Amino acid sequence: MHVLGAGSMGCLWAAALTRAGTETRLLLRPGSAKLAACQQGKVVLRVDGCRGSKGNETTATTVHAEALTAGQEADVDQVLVVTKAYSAMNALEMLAPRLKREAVIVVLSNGALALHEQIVRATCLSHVRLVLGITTHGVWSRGPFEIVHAGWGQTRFGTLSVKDTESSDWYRSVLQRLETAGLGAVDEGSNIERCLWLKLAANAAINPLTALEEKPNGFILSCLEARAKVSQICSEVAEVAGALQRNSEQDAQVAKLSGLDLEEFVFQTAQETAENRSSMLQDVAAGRLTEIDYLNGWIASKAKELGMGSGLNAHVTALMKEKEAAMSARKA
Ligand code: KPL
Repeated sequence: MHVLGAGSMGCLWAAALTRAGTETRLLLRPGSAKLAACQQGKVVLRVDGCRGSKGNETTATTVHAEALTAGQEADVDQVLVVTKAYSAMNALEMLAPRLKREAVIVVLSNGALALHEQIVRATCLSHVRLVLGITTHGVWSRGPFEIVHAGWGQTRFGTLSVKDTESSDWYRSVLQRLETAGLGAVDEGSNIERCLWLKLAANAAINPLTALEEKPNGFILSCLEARAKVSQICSEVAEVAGALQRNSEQDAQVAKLSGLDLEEFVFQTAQETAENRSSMLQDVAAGRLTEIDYLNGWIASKAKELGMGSGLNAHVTALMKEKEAAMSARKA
């Protein structure tokens, strides 16, 4: 399995898959410092463990690594996408010639619903199969290839295509591989759509609200004003989910999601990850781009397409873009 993205989540998965006996290759940006740090096509990944693995010990795993190049030979069967959402499409377009016919792309990045839409539209990726996933594991990087697995979360996979995909051999085989990695992966089948909307709500609420205030995730539980914003964001997400559902042929799982269902999941996630800094807070603090366009920005653009007018998701997107620009100017 190829792993696209050598950030904290990519390293966690690459190490776990390798330890489980899956032949794994970490794909690294050509010219990057991370690629330069590899020796003879290998790199040592250090993971400080957490509950669910073996105590708090550090594991060191040697993983194969290679440059993400646009080779002509179709040699990639399965790829796990754990890059930042805004890098995923460029990387996948570059990898496209190397993807075998009916190769499987597993998208585990934040903003998987927005990415799914882009992948389905990309003609160079029309020959692939798609599995989508969500994860709430708390991970952060202590340095290149050194990560801290700070909180055990949920990881769920499934497919948005027709039901019989779930019982097909390719789906079973990729799911089995992901399950053996020992990160608590659960097969949700077509129920993944519901999980994806719940996770999108969690990211759309927790990430920008904590990044704007520069506070850990628990902030949204303790601040009354933030709680009211969470409700508003969730009700807009539920409205968009319901409207898209009515326009599509999928079955009725998502239509049943109310703003309150989403809110409950957001607060539960904030509770489970109260001490963590959201990925968006980590990104702005480091002067990096954020995933706002794939989260609140995507919701706002869908709301606009559906004639729903602009709401708090659009406002939060604008505020985050200002913050992103200010922080990156400060770092420059
Ligand atoms: O996915 C996350 C993120 O930070 O991107 C949550 C679940 C909010 C955990 O921090």
